[in-house]
This record gives sequence, C-alpha cells and structure tokens, in this order.
Amino acid sequence: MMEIFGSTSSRAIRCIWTLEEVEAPYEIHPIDFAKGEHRSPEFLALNPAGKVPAFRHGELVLTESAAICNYIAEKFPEKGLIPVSGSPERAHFDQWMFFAMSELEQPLWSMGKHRFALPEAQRIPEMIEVAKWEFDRALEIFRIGLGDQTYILGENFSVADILLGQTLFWARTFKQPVEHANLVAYSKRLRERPAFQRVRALSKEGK
Ligand SMILES: N[C@@H](CCC(=O)N[C@@H](CS)C(=O)NCC(=O)O)C(=O)O
Repeated sequence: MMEIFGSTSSRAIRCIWTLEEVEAPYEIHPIDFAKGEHRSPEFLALNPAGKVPAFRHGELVLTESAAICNYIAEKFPEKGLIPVSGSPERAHFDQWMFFAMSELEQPLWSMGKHRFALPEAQRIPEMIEVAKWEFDRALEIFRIGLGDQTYILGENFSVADILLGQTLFWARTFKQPVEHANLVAYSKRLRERPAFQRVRALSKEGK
C-alpha cells in the first residue's frame, strides 16, 4: 500500500491527486503543523527536513512532491501520466516539471516565506513585490507554452499538469491574479477532472 504523509492543504495534494488519477489504493496520514507533528521523531525519521509530503511504499521512502508524483505515475504506465523515458515527449515533460518547481512555484513560495513562513527576523517585506514580479514573468512563459493546447504536452494529461495546475490554484489562494484566458480555461479544465473532484471531497473531510 502506498502511504502519503501530509494533507490536501499542503503540497501533498499533488501526490494525492496523482494517486486519484491512477486509481491506486493508498492511505493518507495527515500531518498537523499546529501540533508540531512535522517535528515528531517518527516523522523526522521519514523526512529529516520535517516537510510534507513524505511517501512510503514498502521499503521505499521518498520526499519531494515532484519525485513522488513521478514514482506513482511510473508504477502505472497504462494511465499515461508520464511519457516514456528518452522520448521527445519525456524531454518536454521534464522541462515543464522543472519549470513548475523552479520558476513558477519558487516566487509564490517566496511570497509565503516573506509573509508568514520565515521567522519574523528573516522576513524582508520588499521581497514580496520582487516575487510578484517574478511570478508574473513565469506566468507569461507558461501562457506562451500552453498556447491553445488542452494540456501542457498537448492532448495528453500528465503529472506536469498536476504540478502546474496545483501551482495555479495556489496562486489563487495567495490572491495572485492569473488572468490569461488560456490559463483560466486550463485551470477550469483541471478542476473538472473526476480525480480532482475526489481530491476536493477529501479536502472537505479535512484530509
Ligand atoms: N520542495 C518540497 C517542499 C516541501 C515543503 O516545503 N512543504 C511544506 C508544506 S507545503 C512544509 O512541510 N513546510 C513545513 C516547514 O517548512 O517546516 C516539495 O515539493 O515536496
């Protein structure tokens, strides 16, 4: 059984969404930051960084949301969530996965860090405006890359859409405007997926 540590209110949602897309049996272990569960000895044994998501499958323990999503997708090749290694599609897939993590997410997370996540003494309010500017630039590259395609790789939905899409949803919770018509339509398309609807239901249950 695959086990995911972290809830839908964190980056663990990417892995939970991937698990719902492949329709695998899995178990969620929510980690309550307010209770300090991410700092418990049991959790630190899984992820010494004290961050979620963490993932366990038998003897394998993984951290980093993108790596976990890829592992799950590779286990279910028939679901087509990750292109075959060595193909041009895989090269584009990797490009967008790295873009999601290093270009699109990074400024959003900078906003979060300088608003509430860093210890107060480490926060630099000016960084928020810099991060907004960086996010808008990344969004523009995303807009061009998506163009009028259904998904980032064309007609086939992949884990790259989970990472990119979830980061767009995150922008909305940070009240960061996403107004490009193709990105708005893409977000709507992703939200309507049955697997994502199931994730929303879990979220309403507090998982
Ligand atoms: N790059 C990591 C980031 C993980 C991360 O920062 N997770 C946040 C929650 S979404 C966390 O656990 N923060 C707790 C902390 O930093 O102490 C990933 O994508 O998995």
